[in-house]
Amino acid sequence: MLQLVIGNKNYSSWSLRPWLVLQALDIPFTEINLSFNDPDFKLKARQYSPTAKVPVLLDHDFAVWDTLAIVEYLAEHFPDAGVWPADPQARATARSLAAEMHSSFGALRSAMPMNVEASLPGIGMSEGVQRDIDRLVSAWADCRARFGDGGPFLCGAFSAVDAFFAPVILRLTTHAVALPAEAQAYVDAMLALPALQEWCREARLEHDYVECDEPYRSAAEAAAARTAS
Ligand SMILES: N[C@@H](CCC(=O)N[C@@H](CS)C(=O)NCC(=O)O)C(=O)O
Repeated sequence: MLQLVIGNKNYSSWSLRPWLVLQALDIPFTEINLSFNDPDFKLKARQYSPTAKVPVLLDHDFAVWDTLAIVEYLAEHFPDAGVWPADPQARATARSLAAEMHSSFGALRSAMPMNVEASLPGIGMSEGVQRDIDRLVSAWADCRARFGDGGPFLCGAFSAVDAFFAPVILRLTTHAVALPAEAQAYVDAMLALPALQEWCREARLEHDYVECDEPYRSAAEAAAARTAS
């Protein structure tokens, strides 16, 4: 049985991506949960990955780290699961978008970190963030127009490309960002996905977030604030 090593569900945007692929596509796996609040996080993570980061996929004693590599490993080992779209052009576009999400959108990511528990409407917006959001909206619209027939997701049926955008969808939701109707419909379809709902329910159960005026507090800062109060 595969094992996925992940961080706090409230905060770990990277962990969410392969977890969602596994969960939504019914690929059997178990979780190993590490907490960023744990002072030994690095030590524990290094037992599984040379980067000492999460996520890590364990296939018995074989480790695959970094979300893109994990998702490709799943696509190779579960060819009928629908990890990527079947159509070659849809698949190449899905991979382009996943790679773009993996490497870009820096302004949005730093101003609106993933924080499922929080509600931060209006916080974090800037010109750079708006530019990232405009690119997201146009990328989604283009992909849906070309490959979206047959379902509400970017290439119709749910696939890995949607998992790559899941964290940004949660960021936009936490920050209550207004979107054009078509983009909002895609966000709504993602939020209705049972696997993503399960992640969010479990993230809220972690009770990691401390309300504050700042857009984001790291789990470690939140833990320190809890101890102090
Ligand atoms: N490029 C890596 C990024 C992994 C990453 O940065 N993970 C974060 C958690 S979301 C982490 O483990 N941070 C802990 C640390 O840097 O100490 C991937 O795609 O998996």
